[in-house]
Amino acid sequence: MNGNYTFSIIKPNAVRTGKTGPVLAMINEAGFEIAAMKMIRMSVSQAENFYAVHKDKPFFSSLVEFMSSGPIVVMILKHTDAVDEFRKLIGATDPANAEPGTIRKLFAVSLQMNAVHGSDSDENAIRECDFFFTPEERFL
Ligand code: 3AN
Repeated sequence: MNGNYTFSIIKPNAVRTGKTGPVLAMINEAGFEIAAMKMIRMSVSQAENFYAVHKDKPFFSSLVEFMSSGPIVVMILKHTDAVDEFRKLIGATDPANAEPGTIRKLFAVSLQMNAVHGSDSDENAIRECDFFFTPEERFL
């Protein structure tokens, strides 16, 4: 699935405030196909594993608490050059630096509650898709 797929999460703050539909509409309008999708709630230990790369960062425990605080929508998205194209659509990690019209500029409320996640490399996209989806749940 190299190159044409990325992994995304609509984060708890965005789901809680009714932004799932508007975010999905932007994803569709930008030409991404949804190849897998489900709504789940991460346990604390799942969130710790998912964000293990950040375990030494000062924001780790609050990130884990936030990401396990309520339902999220996880997705595999298909597009040419998917990782880079999706990072462009979502905008910078810090919404203060995100370009106008990006998902984070429109829907993020802070650096931590930045509405969506998008994989930052093909390698991480594969790891993240495998973290959440069985082969039977994928419609690649
Ligand atoms: P991105 O999601 O844009 O790849 P990462 O991987 O650097 O960003 O960070 C993962 C998540 O950790 C971000 N989406 C954000 O929710 C949170 N985060 C990153 N940096 C900070 C920070 N300085 N303070 C609080 N939360 C942060």
